[in-house]
Amino acid sequence: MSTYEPPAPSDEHRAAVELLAGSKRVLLTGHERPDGDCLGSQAGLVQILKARGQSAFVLNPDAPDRRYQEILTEDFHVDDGGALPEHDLVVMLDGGDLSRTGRLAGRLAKADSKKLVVDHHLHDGDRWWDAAFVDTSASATGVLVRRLAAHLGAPIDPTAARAIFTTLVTDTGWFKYSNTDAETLTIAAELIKGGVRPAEVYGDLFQRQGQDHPRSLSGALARTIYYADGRLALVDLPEAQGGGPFEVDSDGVLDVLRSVESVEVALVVRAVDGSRCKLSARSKGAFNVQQLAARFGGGGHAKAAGATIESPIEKARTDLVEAALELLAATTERRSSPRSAADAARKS
Ligand SMILES: [Mn+2]
Repeated sequence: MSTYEPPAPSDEHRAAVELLAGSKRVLLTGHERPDGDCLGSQAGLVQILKARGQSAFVLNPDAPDRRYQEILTEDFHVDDGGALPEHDLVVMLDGGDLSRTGRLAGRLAKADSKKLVVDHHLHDGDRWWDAAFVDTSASATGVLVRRLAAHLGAPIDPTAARAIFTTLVTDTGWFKYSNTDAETLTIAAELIKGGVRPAEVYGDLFQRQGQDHPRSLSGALARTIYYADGRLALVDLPEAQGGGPFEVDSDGVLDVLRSVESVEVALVVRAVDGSRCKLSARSKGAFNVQQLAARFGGGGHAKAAGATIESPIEKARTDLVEAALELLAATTERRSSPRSAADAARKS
């Protein structure tokens, strides 16, 4: 028995549901280096489609991390550069920019099939799809998959339940970010009632680090630099000894940076090689990291965003700090100051 009621679908959403419902062979894809929201949304939707007698095949540009193995069924495949399987509909989940499917993008664009995007990111690029089930207010793409199941009248089996729970905890930082809303928690409660065990999911997702984790984390954290009176914290990670990226759980680094009271925006920039690096950016307050990432050709959300920067790490760091300080100054001008009022009250 479900207590979850999805919000009423818009006309655009209704058209998306119809397209999905009427497609026999569905090819699901997502972004490079798929995370828990991307994979969980795919796993949830696969189970929902199969329960309806539709065939579903997941094809991702990159292999999933082993922490997700509990939700990965035999329907998951990693692109080997070959021909796409026969399909009527492509569904891209947790991203609406086709280029984020990496080397799959060319073949997907050429495929003679309908295209559907299920996503919660802002899109400003081409409308390459036939229909979109997009809501930027949804905490996770998995929320949209749960809505789709409701609109299709499809059941949520144990694999789909665990998969959708994985999307929620991935994108809300285990229900602590500002995107955590009543819909998210209503769905989570329903999934737990249905048998999902939160502690087990937590263990699989977050307690399987290798023994080198504490040392790599502390090595990265030791590189913390503050700017603007500690409102901006940055960790830059040059290539590891012997070349290649410094291996560290950047979410773990960002969590610690954000735990510092003065920090409003936390950045980790990591060299991929001598001429390219990856940015992960997080905000605790009014600072919009999506705007920062967009300046470097990336994207994401207001509170969590990323980019691949085509320059050596020294230049990337300089450019990032300059851009972040400029945006930080603009953010300060825009916001009122409830915090300083609270500080004043506390001191008196
Ligand atoms: Mn997401």
